[in-house]
This record gives sequence, structure tokens and C-alpha cells, in this order.
Amino acid sequence: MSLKNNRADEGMNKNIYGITRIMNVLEGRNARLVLILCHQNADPDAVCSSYALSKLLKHLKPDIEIEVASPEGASKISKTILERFRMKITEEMPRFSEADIIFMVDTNTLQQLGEWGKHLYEVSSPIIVIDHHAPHPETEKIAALNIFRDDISSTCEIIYSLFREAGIKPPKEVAEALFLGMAFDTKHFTLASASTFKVVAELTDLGVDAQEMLHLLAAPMDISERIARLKACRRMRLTRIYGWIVVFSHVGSFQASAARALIDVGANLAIVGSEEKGEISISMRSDQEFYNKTGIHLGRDLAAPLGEFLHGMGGGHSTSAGVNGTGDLESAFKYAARILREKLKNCPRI
Ligand SMILES: [Mn+2]
Repeated sequence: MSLKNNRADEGMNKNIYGITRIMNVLEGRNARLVLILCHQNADPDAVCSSYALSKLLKHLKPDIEIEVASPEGASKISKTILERFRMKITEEMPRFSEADIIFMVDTNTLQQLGEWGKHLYEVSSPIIVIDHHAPHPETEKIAALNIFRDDISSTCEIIYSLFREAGIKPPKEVAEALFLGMAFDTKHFTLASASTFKVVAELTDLGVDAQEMLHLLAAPMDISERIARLKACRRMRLTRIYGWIVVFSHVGSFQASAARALIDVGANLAIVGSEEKGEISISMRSDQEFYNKTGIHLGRDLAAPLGEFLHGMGGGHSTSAGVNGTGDLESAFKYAARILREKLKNCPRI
């Protein structure tokens, strides 16, 4: 890595010296125990960025102990990855009070940490957030250091930039993990930007076999997920809002997968929820055309206000977002439709 390249990158990067700032916090606290938290049902981006981050921190400060934890553990596909890298993620309540530093990785709301979230209001140790989602104000409030880039498509790509800043070449397994996280969050690179491909080229130079890695991500869909997707199609309510095809549906689980399926079937925007004893969880997806033409950012413009409406939290990306809260699903859908009508009124029609 040439010095010139690094400088050019830093000029454009609003989080310059991210690794220096992280190490300053670590050294300042003389940290012994570092806790890395991933969101619920940790996806490959969360798991792989935690893995790479822990290797980087260990390299820079070998005497620290690192614990990676995720409430309810890792997703099914992430479990295959954990096995490959012989990595452990604890589902048990981590040692919040003993941790000297707490990282939140690929996680932008405390809601995504479930029951654990409330502990973060109480801890005295600094919290460092590394994420590629638009930061939630609540999270900003408790974070001692916020390293976020919502122009980057995965947390793994941010972690790679930290390796670069530190002038450290990731070992092959770390390069593989970074590749997996990037591939997953960009939907096998269909959402990748030029910067992602540049990083991928560097990772393959470090020995990553791209085809082998992509194969790892192609986990077969299990029967319950298939049924949830099909049920979501059967229960779907189709509406047109200023020409856009907006669909609503509900399933007991796999809301995100169901919403993706409805987009594949032909919806511009799919909103899929579940309601259990007044607890509501909603996943929403839009196609790229919807975002490009309307500029409606699902995380910011729809999930966030809907989260507030449900006395919970919502957030996410431009075309993929989620909401957790309480209430009833029918009024949540009505409220979502109202927001959309309001926002789409002045947008170009399809
Ligand atoms: Mn991610």
C-alpha cells in the first residue's frame, strides 16, 4: 500500500484516523476486556466484521481479551461462517460491567440488541460504534466514538479501511471474512460501488478465492422459510400509491426474506410485518428503481417515523429497513401508507 494512496483516501474520508482514534480510547482506558456486540440474528457482515476487528485489535494490542456477543446468536448462514473461522459468538449476557470498551458493530440502534440494549445506558465504559447505517440519534448520544460511513455498503469494508489506515495486511482468513461480509451486504456485489470492487481486488490479492467464498453464502433455503415466503405472497395486499406498487403482508417469521421475495415477484415496495402479543416487527424492502426515482430512503423516511409511531425504533438502509415496536399491525400499515402518500405526492410517478 503506497502512502500516496492512503493520503488520497483520507482526504475524502470524514472518519479519518479511525484506527488511531480507536486505539486512543483503548490505550486511554488501558483496556483489558473488550466487548464486541453484533445485532440480533447476526448476519455475515456483522459476524465477519467482528471477527476482522478482533484480529486487528489483537494485533495492535496483544494483551487484550475479546468477547464477541450477539443477542439470540448468529443467523443460520452466519453459523456456517463461524465454523469455518473457528470463531465463537456468545448468546449469553456478556460481562457488561467488566468490559473496559464496548464496540457496537453493524448495529445502529439499541433496539437491535434486544434486552441487552438497556445495559448500554448504564455502563461507564466508552462505547465505540462502527457501522454503515445512518446513525440513530439515541445511539449517537451514548457513543464515545462513532465511526460510520453510510456511503459504504458494508461494515466489513469499513473494517478493511481500518486495516489500511493501520498499515496492516489482513491475513488470508481475515481477508476471506471481509470478502464474505461485503458479498453478503451487497447481495453478491449487485449493490457494490467502485470502492467495493477496489477492495475486493485487494482481498483477492491476499489469497481470497472469490468463487469458494460465494459458494459458502449460497445456503439452501429451509422449508420454514420457503413456506413463510409463499404465505406472504398469498396474504399480500396490493396497493398503488401514485403509480408505485406497494404491497403489505404478514408472516410469523422470516419477514425480511418474505419482503425480498415480494420485490422479486414484482412489487416496488414490500412491507411485511408480524404481530405477537402486541409486539410488532416489520421488514421493508424496495427495488432500486423506487429509491432512485423517489429518493425515499426506507431507513430514514419510513422505518424511523414508523418506529416512533409504534413507540419503538426503526432504521436501516435506502432500500432495506426494519422496525420494532408495540401496537397493532393494521394501524402500523395504515400509518406507513399515509407517510408514503405524503412523500410520494411530490415525487415523479412511475
Ligand atoms: Mn451490514
